[in-house]
Amino acid sequence: MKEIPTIMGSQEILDKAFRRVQKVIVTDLKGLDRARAEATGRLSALSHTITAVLNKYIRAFPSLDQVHPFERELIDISVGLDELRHSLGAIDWARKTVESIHKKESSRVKSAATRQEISFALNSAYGRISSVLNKVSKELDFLNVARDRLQDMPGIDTEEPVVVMAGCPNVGKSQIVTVISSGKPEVATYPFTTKKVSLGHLHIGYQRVQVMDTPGLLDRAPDKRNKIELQAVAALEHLADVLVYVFDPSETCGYSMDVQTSLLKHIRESFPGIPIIVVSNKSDMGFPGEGLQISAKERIGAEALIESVRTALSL
Ligand SMILES: Nc1nc2c(ncn2[C@@H]2O[C@H](COP(=O)(O)OP(=O)(O)O)[C@@H](O)[C@H]2O)c(=O)[nH]1
Ligand SMILES: [Mg+2]
Repeated sequence: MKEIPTIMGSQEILDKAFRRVQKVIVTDLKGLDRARAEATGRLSALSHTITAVLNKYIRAFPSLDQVHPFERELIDISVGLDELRHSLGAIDWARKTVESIHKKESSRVKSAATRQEISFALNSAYGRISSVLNKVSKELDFLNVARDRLQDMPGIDTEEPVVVMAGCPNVGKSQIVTVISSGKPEVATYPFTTKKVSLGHLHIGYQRVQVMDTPGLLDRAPDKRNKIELQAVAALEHLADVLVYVFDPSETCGYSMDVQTSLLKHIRESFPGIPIIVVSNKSDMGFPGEGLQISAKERIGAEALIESVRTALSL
């Protein structure tokens, strides 16, 4: 996902801003004018440093109304959309409040008639701005955790068509991804499974197509899926342009054809309207099955499978 800077805690932000404040020294004026110019400069330094930091944070997070539904689901699974929205909203509130304190106290500084009035306005601004920052310290901490999790999440190109693999464990899905991909598939960690997801790419004409293998997700019946896995399947529904369902008629995967057929039925129900290409893998072992006969091991049928993908994607 996109680069998000480390999110500082409220105290760190304040320390940084007050270091800037300390550097503001006016030497070319005298008396009250000097005190006023220095206070105004310090207020600006404080407010600008803080609002610039907060602004950067707000802009660094993906804009939740604009991200692809698949990414939105993933963000929800890994950090929680409501909490993220709340935290970003709180930071925006802090930014605006700091700005308005700055405005109000600097006009008090400008109209002040004595040094005491100037330092009173300045100290009041320091205190109020510090307290605003402290009020959002939980939200800043949350954003930093969210940042780490989002940073780890592999980016998926939502512009490129996506082929998603399904089928019982050990039927040969990963091997098929390797065989039809150009180059080595990338291995990635997604928030919905502890297993590694492999993502391959293939070129059909000028179009790059992504092939995704999602272990632990589309390899068993829905009633075996937990809440996060169900949400992940919903996310995949937004993403998958075509599914490849892999049978292993040799049953060396450890699942009977009955179990594999019933999984295909479930997958069909989970992905209404999404085309499914059915293949029977391990044809080298001599057990005929449904759909395209392929052998990932012997690299038989890879071309025919790519051709079916091309047709399904209307490329
Ligand atoms: N005989 C044979 N074995 C295969 C074939 N494809 C995969 N396998 C084997 O089946 C096992 C599971 O393959 P894998 O790709 O990890 O399955 P996945 O769990 O569906 O991703 C591995 O030991 C593979 O070597 C094939 O076409 N023929
Ligand atoms: Mg696999």
